[in-house]
Amino acid sequence: MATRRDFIKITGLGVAGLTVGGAGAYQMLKGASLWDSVTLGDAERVPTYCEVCFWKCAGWTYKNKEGKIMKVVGHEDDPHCDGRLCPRGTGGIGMYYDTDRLTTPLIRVTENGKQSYRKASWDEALGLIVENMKAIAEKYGPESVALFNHGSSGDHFERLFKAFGSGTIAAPSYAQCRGPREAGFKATFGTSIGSPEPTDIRDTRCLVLIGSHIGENMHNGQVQEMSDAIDRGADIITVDPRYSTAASKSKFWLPIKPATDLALLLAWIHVIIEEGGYDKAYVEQHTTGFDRLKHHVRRMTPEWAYGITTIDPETIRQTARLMGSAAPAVIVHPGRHVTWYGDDTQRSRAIAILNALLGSWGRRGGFFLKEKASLPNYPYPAYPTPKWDWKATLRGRYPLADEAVTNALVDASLPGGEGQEQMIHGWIVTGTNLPQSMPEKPRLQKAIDSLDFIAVVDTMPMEITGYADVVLPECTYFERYDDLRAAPHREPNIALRMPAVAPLGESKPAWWMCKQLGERLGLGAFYPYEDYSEVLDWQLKQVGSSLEEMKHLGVKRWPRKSEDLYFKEGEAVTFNTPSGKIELYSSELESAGFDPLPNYTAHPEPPEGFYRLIYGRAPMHTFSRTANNPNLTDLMRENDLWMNPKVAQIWGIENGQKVWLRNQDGAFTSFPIKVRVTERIRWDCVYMVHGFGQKREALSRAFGQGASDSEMITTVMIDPIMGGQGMRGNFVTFSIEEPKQVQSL
Ligand SMILES: Nc1nc2c(c(=O)[nH]1)N[C@H]1C(S)=C(S)[C@@H](COP(=O)(O)OP(=O)(O)OC[C@H]3O[C@@H](n4cnc5c(=O)[nH]c(N)nc54)[C@H](O)[C@@H]3O)O[C@H]1N2
Ligand SMILES: Nc1nc2c(c(=O)[nH]1)N[C@H]1C(S)=C(S)[C@@H](COP(=O)(O)OP(=O)(O)OC[C@H]3O[C@@H](n4cnc5c(=O)[nH]c(N)nc54)[C@H](O)[C@@H]3O)O[C@H]1N2
Ligand code: SF4
Ligand SMILES: [Mo]
Repeated sequence: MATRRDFIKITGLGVAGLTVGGAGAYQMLKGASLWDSVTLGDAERVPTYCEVCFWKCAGWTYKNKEGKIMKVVGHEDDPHCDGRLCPRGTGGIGMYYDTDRLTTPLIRVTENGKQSYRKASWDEALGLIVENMKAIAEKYGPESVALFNHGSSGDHFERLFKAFGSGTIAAPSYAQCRGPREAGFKATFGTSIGSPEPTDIRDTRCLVLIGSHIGENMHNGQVQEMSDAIDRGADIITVDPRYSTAASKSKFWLPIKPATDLALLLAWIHVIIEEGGYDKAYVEQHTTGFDRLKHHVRRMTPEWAYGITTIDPETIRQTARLMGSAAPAVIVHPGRHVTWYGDDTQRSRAIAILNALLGSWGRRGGFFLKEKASLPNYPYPAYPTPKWDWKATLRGRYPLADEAVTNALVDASLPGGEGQEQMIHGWIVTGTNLPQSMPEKPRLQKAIDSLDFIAVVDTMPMEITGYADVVLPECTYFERYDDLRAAPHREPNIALRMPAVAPLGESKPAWWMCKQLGERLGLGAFYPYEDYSEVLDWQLKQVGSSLEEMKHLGVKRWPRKSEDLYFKEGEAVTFNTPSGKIELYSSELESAGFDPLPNYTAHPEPPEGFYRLIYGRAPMHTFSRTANNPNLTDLMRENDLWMNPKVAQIWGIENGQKVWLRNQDGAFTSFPIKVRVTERIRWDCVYMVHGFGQKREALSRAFGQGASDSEMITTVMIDPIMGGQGMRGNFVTFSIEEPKQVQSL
């Protein structure tokens, strides 16, 4: 079906119009390893923090005498990275040298009925965005322009939106990622987890990973602490239908039947309570609802859970005892990407309850009490109060959503959705590749087609840019200032990102785009500076530092101001819950009409001949954002499909053979995927790494490499508590022949 906004593949223009740097730049990058043997005395280094994922490790960008970027290394004093970047961070310079980068603004044009993009000047592109923002604001109010963001550029656009009068702002890192655990932990401890997670892995004696594959999930500080903990004799328990890297380092690997984790968690709670393995003094002093919890789980025995999870009762008992004996230096990890089956807040609640019983919250080797450097805000004028914001898009749903729900913004962009009027009429999207990160692509497509206007800000011609009316090219993190990183950790700390080189081509930093847009929108009072470095210098001076000092330091740490890193023995603690206690029985969930204690519910099973599609990370890639990175594609070019030998035998599929996937709704993958026949996965599911199967031809290395899990996620299970989109209820089967009718978008 022809849609109003054709997805533009940028072919001709992709090659001729978007190429920068040329082969020379890439060749130089390839030679970067030679640099390792050269003394760094000659080199200049400038501080940065990494944008390849959201762990934001601080580092140093090294330049040679000609001023070319040669390498980036971890900052020795940074608690996020402890002096070492992960493979993605090290390869991050590939983002700068990628010859497929966007380097000029683009505007969608229709000629002879065919849509394409043409190069535009900044003046024209910004003018068109301002014209559309004003038109929508006049007709419907500024609230009807929504921002989808992720990463550092999003902070600049968020301030622009607030100045403009819109609080309709959302990121996929909530409803497609960590939202349920934030809601589950908040309902229990009164505090959400946040990023980086305050897990005291360094000092733990037992780490329990439930569908969290640290090691492939390369969140740097956690991976390093986990490996140190293993060296010191800590035990790892990994619950995963797949033998992950973490599983290979574990004392126990529990190859659980997917979608049944809540039963295992409840059985663990049962054993820990019945056998008295919980921390009695802690539970007595800090929690409420213990008796009700005890009563609730009395029949949830390991034998009961065995029938659901396929994990044998003795293993459930042994692992529960192992946790109990390590307590309180035990972490039942909250995970991060936890939008799986639609009852994810309840699963996260069970994880939180287990930690509470083991007394790990606020204890050494459990969860530490984090602290963040407080940086005063630059003295902007007061923001206007919007008439409505993202909360209105929930339309009475998802009462425990603490952050904006991307899918609710998509709903509110549809005409007449659920008998409601269309609330949102324009989008600006920055730093998020929505067609890959949001499931239910046809719905997304429909919402985009219903908009008056959509602008996309990106560094690369990623899939989302093909839906834009205007594309703005951002320069990479090596070429710009952004906000100071001030994330909570064991000690308050900040990190500076500054440009190592000038932006390539006509690309620009987000702060510059926002200042330009702001001034054209009549919001010049919010932009009283010429360069963003002035804002940073002002902020730094308020805390006794300066931009000059930070250019030399890169990272600055302060001693903690507040209480100890852990609770003191017997210390009275007030938790930010309705009762002031850790709520094993959640009064907040009860008053919102949800189960105050978690229950196991069965989820749909694969139909005959289908297998549950599960997905995850590879250490050398971040989602789709690195799929075209020349350094990282050298390490891994495409994903593969993990398949149990029994399944391969039934289908007569050989190791290395390519297959197309079809899901329960009849959608096919656009490209085939190579099968990896392995005992390391259960027979009832197949696994692939997210972020591959790119459809933009302008991505010369990534185009058509591997398959996209997102194309197979057409059914979602929505968490009624916070709106998260559970994505693991999709089932696939295999097609050896290329499908004639490709139904994917
Ligand atoms: N099917 C499926 N969906 C998922 C997941 C999954 O595993 N499978 N994971 C979920 C999770 S955990 C998350 S957090 C989300 C992540 O979702 P996204 O944040 O959408 O993920 P990325 O693929 O990193 O998209 C980032 C986009 O930002 C662009 N970009 C990179 N650097 C810059 C920059 O400096 N400036 C600008 N303006 N743009 C930049 C990239 O080119 C890319 O287009 O996806 C979720 N969705
Ligand atoms: N290298 C790299 N690291 C990253 C990222 C990246 O893109 N690349 N992204 C970062 C981001 S934003 C996030 S949110 C995190 C996500 O990382 P995590 O939160 O660690 O994990 P997921 O990607 O959700 O989980 C994938 C694991 O869950 C298992 N699994 C699937 N279904 C089930 C099930 O029903 N039960 C159980 N117990 N396990 C199951 C899979 O086999 C796989 O091992 O990674 C972060 N780190
Ligand atoms: S974990 Fe790796 S990719 Fe993420 S910020 Fe750190 S170095 Fe960069
Ligand atoms: Mo995430």
